Order: sequence, then C-alpha cells, then structure tokens
Amino acid sequence: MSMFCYQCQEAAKGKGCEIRGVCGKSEETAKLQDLLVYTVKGISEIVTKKGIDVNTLGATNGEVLSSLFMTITNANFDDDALESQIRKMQAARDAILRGAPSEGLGDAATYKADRREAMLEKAASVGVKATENEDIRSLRELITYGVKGMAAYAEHARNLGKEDPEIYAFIYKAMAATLDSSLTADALVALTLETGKYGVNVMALLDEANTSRFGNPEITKVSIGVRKNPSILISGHDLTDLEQLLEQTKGTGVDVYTHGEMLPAHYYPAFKKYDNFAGNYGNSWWKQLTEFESFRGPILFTTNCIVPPRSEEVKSRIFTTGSAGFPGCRHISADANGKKDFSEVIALAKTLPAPDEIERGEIVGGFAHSQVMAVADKVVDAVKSGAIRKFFVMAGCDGRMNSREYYTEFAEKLPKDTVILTAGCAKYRYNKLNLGDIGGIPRVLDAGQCNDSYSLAVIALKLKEVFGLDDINKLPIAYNIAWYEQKACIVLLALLYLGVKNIHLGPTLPAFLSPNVAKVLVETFGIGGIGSAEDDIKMFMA
Ligand code: FSO
Ligand code: SF4
Repeated sequence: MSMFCYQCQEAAKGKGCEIRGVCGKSEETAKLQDLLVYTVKGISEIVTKKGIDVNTLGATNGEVLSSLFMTITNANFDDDALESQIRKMQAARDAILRGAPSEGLGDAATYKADRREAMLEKAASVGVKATENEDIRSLRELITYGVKGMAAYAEHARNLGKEDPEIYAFIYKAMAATLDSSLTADALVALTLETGKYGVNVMALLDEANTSRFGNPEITKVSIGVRKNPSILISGHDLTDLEQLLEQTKGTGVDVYTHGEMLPAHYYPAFKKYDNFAGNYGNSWWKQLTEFESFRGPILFTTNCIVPPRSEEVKSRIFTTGSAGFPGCRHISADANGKKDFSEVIALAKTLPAPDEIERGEIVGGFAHSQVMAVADKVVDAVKSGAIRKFFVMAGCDGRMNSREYYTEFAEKLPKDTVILTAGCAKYRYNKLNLGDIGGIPRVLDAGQCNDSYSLAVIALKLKEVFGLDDINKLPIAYNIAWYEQKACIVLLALLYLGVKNIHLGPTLPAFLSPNVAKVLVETFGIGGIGSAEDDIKMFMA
C-alpha cells in the first residue's frame, strides 16, 4: 500500500496525499512517520496497561514528545533521523517492558523492525487506513493530531525546564486509546474534549515557561528592514534556541533576524538587550522559497514549517535543530545539558553577504494577556462607549493556497469599529495592512505565536469577568480561525474545551473529519466553515 496522510489543511484534493505529500513529504518519509507514531502508541499502551508512573520514565517522556513533533507537518523530512528515532523508541519501549510479562499487549508494544526495509514493510499496515470504520478513524486521528500539537508545546516548555507529569500521563492515555478497539465513538468524542482540556494546560505551561524566563511580552515595534551586516535567520518556535543563538552571536558582528513564527520573540523583554537582534525578515513560512534566496545568510530551523528548498545553494545554508530535520542539511543537537553549539552557523554567516532588502518599516505586536490587561480599562471603556463594536479572533496558521486571500480581504473589509486579535502565522495575511487604530488601540493586536492563542483565551475569560457575564459566548467576540497543521488542532480543541462556540474554521474543514464527526462538531459546538469575506462579515456582525 502506498502512503496515506490527511493530517493538514493542504491534503491533496481535500481528501489525502497518496503518492507524495503536497508538503513535499515522500512515501518513505510518510511511512517512517507512521511507524514512529505507532511505536509511541505501543509505549503508551505499556505505560497505561501496566500502570507505570510517568515520573519514573525520565528521558523517555522527552523522546515521546520529540517523536510526535517529528511527525508534524513540515517538521522533519529526514528519513535517516526518523529511522534512528524509531530504533531509539523501540529500545525505550523494550526497556520499559523489561522483565514484565507481555500478555495483554498488542502488536505496537511488541513488534520488531530494525532495518529500513523491515520498517517500511511494517509501516504499510499501521497507518491511518489501518482503522476501517471511518468515524472511529476520524476520531482516533483527531485525538492523535491534537496530541501531536500538545507534544510540540510540551517540548518547548520542557526545553525551558518546565514539565507537567499530568500532561505526560494524558499523552500516554490518549495515544493508547487510539489502539483500543473496545472504545466506542462516544468514548472517543469524550476523549477528544479531554484532549482540549490538556491543550489548555500545555499552553498555560508554555506561557509560564516563556514569561518566567523571558518576561511578559510588551508592545514593541519590530523593524522589517535590513542592516548591512552578515546575518543569520532563525525560524520556528523555540525560544531557548533563539536565546542561545543570541548569546553566541553577541559581539561577533553577525546580526540575527527572525522569520515566520519567530517574529513574536521581539516582544519579550529578555531579547531586547541584544543589539544584534536586528528585526524580522519576510513573512510566513511558505514565502521562504523566495525569501531565503534574498536573505543570503544561513537559516536555522528550530521547528516547522520547512519547505523543501529549490536550490542546492539555499540548502547549503540551512541548518536544523530540535525536532526539525531535512536530508542533506546540517543538524545541530543539544548536549546532555541542553546546550547547542551554533559556531558552524556563525562561521558560515561571516563568509556570506548581508541580506537583500525586501521591505522597509516597522510592525507592532506584543499584545499578550499581561499587556492587554495593563490597558484593560481603556479596552473596556472603548467597548462600553461603542467605539469598539466587536473583536475578531483570527488566530491560527497561514498556508500557500490562494483561497487564503480571503483573510486579507476579510481584514480589509471589516468595519472600522472592530479589532482583530491574532496569534500564529495567520497574521501575515493582514499584519502589514494599514488598518489604523481606535482611540490608540491598534486594530490588529498580535499576541504572539500560535501557542499564544492561550493569551487570547485568557483575555476573553478576563473580559467575561469584567463585564459580569455568565457565558464566554455572550462577549462581543467572533472566531474566524485559519488552520494548517496539527498545532492548530490542539488550539481548536482547547477553545472548544473552554466553551467557545460558533468557531468558523477555514479555508477548508479538515479532511480527517468524517461526515458524522463533522456533524457532531457542528451540532455540539456550532463549528462552521467560511464563505465569501463580505457574506461572512455580514453574518458575524448581525
Ligand atoms: Fe505556523 Fe507552521 Fe505556529 Fe504551525 S509556522 S503553521 S500551526 O508550524 O505552528 O503557526
Ligand atoms: Fe499531505 Fe499535509 Fe500529510 Fe503533507 S502533511 S502529506 S501535505 S496531508
């Protein structure tokens, strides 16, 4: 059987990629990722069935997070890295089981495949299609994708020394449940909602990890132009990687620019002390094909979204770290203390020219919960006086499809007495438009990365309290969210868990939702798709 993957918004023909991923993932990569997920499920089954305390698992907890992160869309295309991770996880699995009887455990907990061919052969029978009932398959995958997103956020928190054993325990429980054929569709729906609960917890954990180490994001103007020094571009989401890169480039004459989802790093007080932290270069992830060419210097990927480079020249400048990987690109691993040595990246930067200018000016961001709360009076007054009629949460992801122009048009056509609350790479569809402000409050408030959607939820809960409402849905807030990959799934499940209703999701609904599962989401939560910008604005404002 060839590959089958439908985990992201760009799934071929809105159904699934079967020959090669639209993302560039090959059949072999897809299969190795399937087997890696299957092996994590096997470990989860052992942990759950044998009642093992996650606190005794040590490094395995972190390896489970990395394994899941490696299978997120656009994170890791390196078959050698995937193969060695599968081997590592089989060994971890066997070590956990050592001495204990294997009765009652399924194939995922016991299979063996130590060579690439054996792995590929095994993978052919353990992928998405291994579950025949389309509703059970849909729910199992929805949970799995939510857990992948959870693992990504938990990995960033772990890198900052923050962990929550309850989140690990839930990951094992949920992944084991996806193998349990005794669970009914109703039980899986309940588990989907529970996934959202832990989604809130993991985003709170990461928020705490980031803010306790780097300070609370504050309103910041970020330069989008260039200077004349040799430079490194850092992409992805991991702030510890950025911190280490800034420490190591300090005083070297090499500047550091952010790309894509790393832009919000500029809002944290801790990074403002670095004179060489020069600004943001370019736009969201999919624009990297042209923007990396003109950047000229080395690029460091700390996470997704990687687009396979078009030329060997660009490829020779790409480095990966953490769970990211691309064949032929140098990978920088952490030592036992989490330290990374970026000297090779810095040395390469010194031999290369400064970036070509593609834009000039500044953009403003840093409206995470603490900053918004600091001006809460102003916001509340603006709502009470009618100066702000409605907020639009437009968090989520950007993507290549032309249909995403909808979001630019939507932002442009929104009435002038509305404010956009954003987080994630979705913002690049409208963060450079001149949408003005309302009495000094900008009409686009950027809270940060996709995980900072948590900030938007905190703001909504706070406003509910300030206005003395008994239901979050009575606030003048509408949700028009753009999704792309699995981190958006955990953000969505977290919002549903918090009781947010009538979320509109676009540009298309997930291919992995079967008609029956989609019906449950529509009937229980009022989830909807999108239409034309004009019609949708009318609908939202009514
Ligand atoms: Fe975007 Fe990519 Fe942050 Fe995602 S860069 S699409 S949802 O990885 O994680 O928002
Ligand atoms: Fe296709 Fe998305 Fe899967 Fe890539 S991640 S193979 S684009 S569904």
